[in-house]
Amino acid sequence: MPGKVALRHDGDVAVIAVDNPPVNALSHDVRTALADAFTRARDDANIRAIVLTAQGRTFVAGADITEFDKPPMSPSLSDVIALIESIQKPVVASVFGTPLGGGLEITLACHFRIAASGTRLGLPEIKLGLIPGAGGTQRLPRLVGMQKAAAMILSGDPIPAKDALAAGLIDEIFEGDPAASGIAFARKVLAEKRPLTRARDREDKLVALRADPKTFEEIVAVNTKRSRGLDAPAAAIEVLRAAIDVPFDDALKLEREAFVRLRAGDQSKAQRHIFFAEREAAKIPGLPKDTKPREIKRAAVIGAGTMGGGIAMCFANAGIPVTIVETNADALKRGLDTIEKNYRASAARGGMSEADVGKRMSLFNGVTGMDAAKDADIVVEAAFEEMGVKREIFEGLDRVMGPRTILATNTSYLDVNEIARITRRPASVLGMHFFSPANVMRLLEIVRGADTAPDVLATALAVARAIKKVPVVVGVSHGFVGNRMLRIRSIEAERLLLEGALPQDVDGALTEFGFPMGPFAMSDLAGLDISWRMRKAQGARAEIADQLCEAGRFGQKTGKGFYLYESGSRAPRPDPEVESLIAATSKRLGVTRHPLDRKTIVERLIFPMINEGARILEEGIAARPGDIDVIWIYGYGFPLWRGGPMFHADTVGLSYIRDRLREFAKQTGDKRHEPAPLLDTLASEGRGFGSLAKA
Ligand code: T1G
Repeated sequence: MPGKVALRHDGDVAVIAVDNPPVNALSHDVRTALADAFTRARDDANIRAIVLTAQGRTFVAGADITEFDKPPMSPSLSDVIALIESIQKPVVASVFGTPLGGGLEITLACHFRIAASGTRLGLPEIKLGLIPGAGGTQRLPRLVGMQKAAAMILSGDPIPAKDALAAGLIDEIFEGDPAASGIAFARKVLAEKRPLTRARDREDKLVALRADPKTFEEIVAVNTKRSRGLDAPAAAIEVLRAAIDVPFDDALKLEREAFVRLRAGDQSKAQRHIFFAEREAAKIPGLPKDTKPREIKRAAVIGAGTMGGGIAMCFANAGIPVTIVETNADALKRGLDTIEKNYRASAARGGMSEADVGKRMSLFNGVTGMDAAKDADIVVEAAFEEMGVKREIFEGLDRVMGPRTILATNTSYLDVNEIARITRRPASVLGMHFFSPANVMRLLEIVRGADTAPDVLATALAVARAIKKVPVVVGVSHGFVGNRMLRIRSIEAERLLLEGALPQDVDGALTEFGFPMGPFAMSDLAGLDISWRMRKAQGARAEIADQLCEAGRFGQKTGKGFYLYESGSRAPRPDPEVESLIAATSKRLGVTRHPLDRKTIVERLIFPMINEGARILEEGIAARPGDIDVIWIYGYGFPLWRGGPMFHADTVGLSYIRDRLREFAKQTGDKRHEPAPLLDTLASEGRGFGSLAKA
């Protein structure tokens, strides 16, 4: 086999090992080599059993996603699976690492499956806007029952080996070498003359469902709470339902049809785009791949407020001891109590044990002076968003910390270069912009200063991976990438209020588009006073928001903002007082209010953001359109199945967006709506952002 699959004999047992780094994806040449190897082993009279395993760091992690946009090439994975299922000799899959998607499906064609402890097995296709396309929806329910199968397929989350054993997905957990363990298990099967039952012939776990169809509906309802707007979950449900009462081979056809339809659809293309964009974002143009990151054994966080506490939790959650520095004992205690409360809440939800809470809290060292943090390898400053405060802190850090300590600021819009030049070590300074709540939101904007050294950047990327964040490197610009585009959307949202929309119209349009929350409900949640303070510092004005703040309406924290909130409830309720305030403001400003339909509202909010994204690319503040998409998916809840603002722009078509921007510029008189040169050029060439060469 051409280096992709190895076939060897251990006495009368054949061992077939996939060898296709980095994750043993089932590319066309792997499938071809597998078909050849299984045919040989099947036809070899001296071979009494077959073991399927792999080389490298994981068993097969799925079909090769890079092949999905190309014409399918035979043998398909289903062909290989059918071949394996036709073999009368015992076939044992011996897995390890992350057997996922097609990698798990191919094992379902084997008679037995054994897994190394620590293996995580799953069918994550739903996360790519797909469903299992090689029999997973039909074989998995037969092995583990519909409840477990539906949960795995509709969540896409893998399960650990011990759960797989309990559910009947695997037959044994082993320690040590997968091939040797597979051979030993095969020999045991031969010696015990175990019956060779194929998953496809198992009906025992489906019988009860046939007798009581209501159960299936209940299972589905539990597993589709967060699938608003998504095509794949609905398709998965239909083919899972077919597993109950449609003949196996006919149900396989239904699965295949649904898979092919989804693979060609916009939603899966968007989700596959994000899968690769997230990984591309971690590859920094000009940063040599072998740049050695500095070792990070200890961290420190300045500030134990909402952001500082959340950031400190990120380090502790990754097992990195963290010193958290506050200015006084009360603030420090409040911060540490909040952290402990978060962990206790997680324990109450079963996310961790009570003992874990104690262990986790032992990683925090709370102090009220910087000196106690001096042995930290990295410090993240999360103090008040005011340059004077940053100056004082960074002067102190520069004095106290070791010469190679990395100093990061969590500022969300201040000039990182200015902060770096406060110190004598600008090469070791950069921005690490977390998103609130910092211990939950996965996005981390890493702000590369003009002087940031390559190894410091590489260290920040390594830290991001260690604390399970999705890093995107951005340049220095007001609001970097995410907040810079968010500001454009906020300005436009205010305009729409003055022109004729109400908060619930704007929020309704964006939630229908797929955001979890609209801009006004989000402002009420975050607190209107935060951006009010920023606008005042910049001499900017937002007519409606400023009046609300002047009236002390800061949002949920004051029980009213753009909306009203019943005490104890976070549900936004339209407030007639706000509606009158908006109408009066339109009148005072001489704006004649007119109705705005949802399509217009969405285009007025999203297209200017896309235009700003084009400027960000022109200025080099983001390296790739995909970086901007990753930021908006992981930092702001842009609907994953639309692929982010720049991918969405390509789906809509840049010439249409360019024309609409020109209309907006006329309507609002805002020159910023004139199409950015990059957008204009791409549109006139009939191209999309996706055509920009990988940076
Ligand atoms: N196909 C192609 N390339 C893949 C790949 C895949 N399935 N999985 C990973 N890569 C690349 C990835 O782009 C990166 O490339 C490198 O491998 C290392 O990945 C028929 C249709 C396995 C948990 O969805 O979840 O099977 O950047 O950085 O952090 O029903 O990769 O180095 O050039 O993520 O150690 C189902 C997707 C496919 C699994 C490892 N399978 N992969 O994580 O490494 S659809 C999946 C992952 C399917 C069947 C259906 C993770 C991982 P580069 P990495 P990692």
